[in-house]
Amino acid sequence: MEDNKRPLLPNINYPADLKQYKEEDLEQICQELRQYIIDVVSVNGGHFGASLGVVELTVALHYALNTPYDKLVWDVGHQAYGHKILTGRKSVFHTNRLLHGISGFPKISESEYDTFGVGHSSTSISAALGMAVASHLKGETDRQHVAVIGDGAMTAGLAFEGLNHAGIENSNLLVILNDNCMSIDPNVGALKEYLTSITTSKSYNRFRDDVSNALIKLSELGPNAHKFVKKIEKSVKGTLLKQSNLFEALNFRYFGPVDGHDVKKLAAIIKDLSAIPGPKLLHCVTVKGKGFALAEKDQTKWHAPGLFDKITGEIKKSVNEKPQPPKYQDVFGHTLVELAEANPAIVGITPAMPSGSSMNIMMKAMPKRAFDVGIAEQHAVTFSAGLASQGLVPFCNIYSSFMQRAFDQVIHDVAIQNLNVVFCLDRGGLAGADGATHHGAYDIAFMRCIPNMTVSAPMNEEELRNLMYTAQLKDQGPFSIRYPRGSGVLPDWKRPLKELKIGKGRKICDGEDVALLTIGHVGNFAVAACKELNSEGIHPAHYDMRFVKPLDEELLHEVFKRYKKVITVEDGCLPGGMGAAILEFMVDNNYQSTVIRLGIPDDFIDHGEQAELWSICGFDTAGILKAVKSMVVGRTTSSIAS
Ligand SMILES: Cc1ncc(C[n+]2csc(CCOP(=O)(O)OP(=O)(O)O)c2C)c(N)n1
Repeated sequence: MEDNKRPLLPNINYPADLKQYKEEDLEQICQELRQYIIDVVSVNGGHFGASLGVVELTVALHYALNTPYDKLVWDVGHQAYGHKILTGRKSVFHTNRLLHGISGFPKISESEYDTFGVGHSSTSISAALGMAVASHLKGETDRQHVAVIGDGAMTAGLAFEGLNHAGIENSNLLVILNDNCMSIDPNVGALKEYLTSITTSKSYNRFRDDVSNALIKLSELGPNAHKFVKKIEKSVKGTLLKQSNLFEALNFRYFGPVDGHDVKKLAAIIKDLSAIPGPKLLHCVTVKGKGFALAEKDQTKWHAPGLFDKITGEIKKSVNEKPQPPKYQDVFGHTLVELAEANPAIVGITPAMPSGSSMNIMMKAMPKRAFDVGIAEQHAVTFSAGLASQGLVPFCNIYSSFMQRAFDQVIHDVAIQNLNVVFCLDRGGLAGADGATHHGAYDIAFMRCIPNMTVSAPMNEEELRNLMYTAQLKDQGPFSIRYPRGSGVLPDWKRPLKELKIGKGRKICDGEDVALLTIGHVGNFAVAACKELNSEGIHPAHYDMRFVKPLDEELLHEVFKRYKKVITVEDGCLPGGMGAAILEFMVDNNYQSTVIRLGIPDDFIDHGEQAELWSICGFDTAGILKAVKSMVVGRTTSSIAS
């Protein structure tokens, strides 16, 4: 932007304001919007590269469409920061992802412009199609429905299910494929190669120009315009395009590839496409991180870089004098390689999360034995089942919340056949700023109801290593190991591996009156609570259950015989969770203790720092202290957030 140009973004709060400007102003608006995102995300954190990559697309969409009457659906939604800023949330954008602030993803309850709540990928085509069919049934034939989906999200089965259905519905649906060749890590698979081939093909590029020229002329052509464009398309395809087009084969009309950073042209094309009925796909080529050199260069690192200096690009890291405990995900990554070196049957599988899960450590060390299968959790699980059926030991690492997608595959393909697939569920428990869509709240509950499944959670890095070691020892059947986002507690984590007895917990300390039964990392909160309580003369017993299934019945008999007051603590949903399992045990065995269950209540927990959310749900150290004290003095307390 030239210095003497008057800034425009301060006057734009809603799409109606944007529409006041001329097409010639759109580039300047894009530059200012991009800078606004950089300014706020650099000091506030959040997703970065994806929103920068769709600045022009965002401006063009709100300029050309009549939102919110027209329905705009973002896939995943991590790229929707520009959309939020242009739709009434500029002044609160600095609260993005903070406790009580706006959500980092589109959310129906937040704005009428957020047509569909997202966070998990590949839902946009189905959702927008549903809206388009609803409009059709309601006779609202002038309404546009647009799904914006990345090439990464397009790899999921759900996206294809949507395309497959849309191809036979004559509804007003425009799918915009935002192709930047990236998922979080580089995108993978044959579809990606196909998209690259049509992006670089000369004939397609010529086709693109012919079609966009035809479209630009469309408005001048009067009532026969659609027929004319269709004719041009056909002849261009017939003569220049010898190869078939995947989307055309699915009854979509394919347009592109177009430059996703040419805002004026994009706005014109979107306007023109609105006049064409039926399912259409516009293939936009963009650069993830566009406009911030470092983000363009290292797109994985800048997917969600944390805080950074917006001038130098230096990513801020806390400096510690003492060695710090590692992240659980890194303990997983290094331990997997260590195990795989000793056991040639081990293979690694990740659905599109090599960096997020640290599976990239194995992918680098043993590229032939570690697979990124794309955003395809269901496939990841059934693929693992196939590998296991042939005697291999797959370590299938999926974030707890994304595993929700593959519930049937876990039961039907793995558990019924009792196959030895090791599920390593990262981000188990409250995940933090990503919010309700990303909290790993349900895995304990949904894994423990499956026959044959071992359900475990380590309290620290050493236990994670030992559980992983145990899970691959001999034919153990399906085995779930869940651990949270973030760091453990042991700076010296690399301890010798040893077998754990399946279904055996451990006593951390004996006590009086009250017993604390914990599962996983929250056991450390209980240790801290006990320390404080001990100094006040209160001595709860503490047991680390390690396994939710099978439960350590011997341990539980000891607990219920000795303690009339029991507190269960888990970073998971209370309905169906570990506490519920212990209540079942208590009733089945005719014990009558008073039990308080601490965990995630039967509610969706919004975004915030992990520690803030643990506190809200009442199972952090302070929450445990409060629960113990309420039991010791005989008062009752709510087991869930107040
Ligand atoms: C079901 C599911 N699995 C994994 C993820 C994690 N995830 C968030 S964004 C992303 C990459 C999406 O790539 P793409 O759709 O191409 O968008 P881009 O970031 O490149 O703009 C992934 C894998 C998710 N959100 N949902």
